[in-house]
Amino acid sequence: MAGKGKILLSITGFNPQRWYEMLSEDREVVLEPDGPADPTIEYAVVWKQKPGVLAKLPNLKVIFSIGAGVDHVFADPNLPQVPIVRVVADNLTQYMTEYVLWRVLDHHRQGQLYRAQQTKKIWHEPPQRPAEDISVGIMGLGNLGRSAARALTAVGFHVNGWSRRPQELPGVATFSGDAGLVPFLNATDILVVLLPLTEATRGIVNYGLLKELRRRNGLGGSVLINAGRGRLQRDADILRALDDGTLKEASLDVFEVEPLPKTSPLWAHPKVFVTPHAAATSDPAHLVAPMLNQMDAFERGGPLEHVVDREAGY
Ligand code: NDP
Ligand code: OXD
Repeated sequence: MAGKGKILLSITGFNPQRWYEMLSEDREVVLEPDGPADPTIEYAVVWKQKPGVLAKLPNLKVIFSIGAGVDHVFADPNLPQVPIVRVVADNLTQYMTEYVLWRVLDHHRQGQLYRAQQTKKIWHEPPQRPAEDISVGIMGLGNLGRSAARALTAVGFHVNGWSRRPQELPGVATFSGDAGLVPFLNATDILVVLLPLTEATRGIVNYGLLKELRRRNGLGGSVLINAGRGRLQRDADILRALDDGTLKEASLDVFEVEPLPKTSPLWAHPKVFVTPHAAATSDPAHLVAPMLNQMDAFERGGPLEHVVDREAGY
C-alpha cells in the first residue's frame, strides 16, 4: 500500500462494507473523513456522496462512481473539478440486458394477463403475435442500450434506437436528437428507457411523450419499461396514461422518489410491475478490480477510461 493514494469511500443508501473490505485489500480506505481535511486522500469512490464531502479534500485527483449513471455525483453542488470515472463493465451490462429481455418478453408474452388469470383459475389462451411484429424502441443507445438492442434483435424483435448524436447499429433503426424523437416514438410499441438523467432528459418520459407511442390494433396498447432513472419520468403521468389506456402496461425499476413511498399508487396498480432499482446491480466483486487497476495505471501516468463528459452530464 505504500506510495499508493488513499481512497475516500462515500456511500449513502446502502451498506458500504463489501466495497470497503475489497478496496482495503489494495489501498488505505477512509469511510468518512472526520476532523481536518486529509491531504493524503487522492481518490473518491462514491454513490450519492454527502454534499460537500469531496470539496474538503485538497489533493483529490479522481472521483469513481459506483454506478454507470453519474447524476448522483452531480447532485453535489460543491463538486471539485477533477475527472469523474463511471462504471462500464460486462457484468453490469449483462444484468441490464437480462432485465430488458425479461421485461420485454414478459409484456410481449402477456405475463400480467396470465398472472391475473391464474389467481382466478381462468383457462384462456389469448391470440399470440410473433416478436417480429413488435417494435421495441430504446431511448439511450449507450453501453447498456446497445447491448439490449443486440439481444432483442437476436430474439427477433424489430428494434428502434434513439440517441443524442446519430448512431449506427446493425439491424437497428436509429433516430437522434429532438427531430428524431417523435418519428422514433411513432414507430415504437414497447418503449425501453435507458437514458442518463441530465438537464436535457429530466422529465422526458411524460404524458405527451407516451401519447406519441404507436398503439397498433391487436397489441392492446403500448408499454413502458424504465430502467434508466426515476426523474426521467413523471410518475403521475404514467398513472394517467395507464388509467386512460394510453399505456397498456409498465415495468418500472426506477422512480421519482426512491425508495418508492408506500403511499404510491404504483405499488398496487394491476398494470405495473415494480422492481426496487435492481435492474443492474453494481457488484464490487466485479467492479473493484477494474477501479483499482485504473488507479494504478493513473499513478503510472496512463490515461483514465470511461471519463464522464461534464458538459453533457453523462
Ligand atoms: P451511456 O452514457 O453509455 O449512454 C447514454 C445514452 O443516452 C447514449 O446513447 C446517449 O446519446 C443517450 N443520451 C444522453 N442524453 C441524451 C439526450 N439528451 N437525448 C437523446 N439521447 C441522449 O450510458 P449507459 O448505457 O452506460 O447507462 C445509461 C443509464 O442507465 C445510466 O446513466 C443510468 O442512469 C442507468 N442505469 C440504471 C441502472 C439500474 O439498475 N436501473 C443500472 C445502470 C445504469 P449519445 O450516444 O449520442 O451519447
Ligand atoms: C447505476 C445504477 O447507475 O445502478 O449503475 O443505477
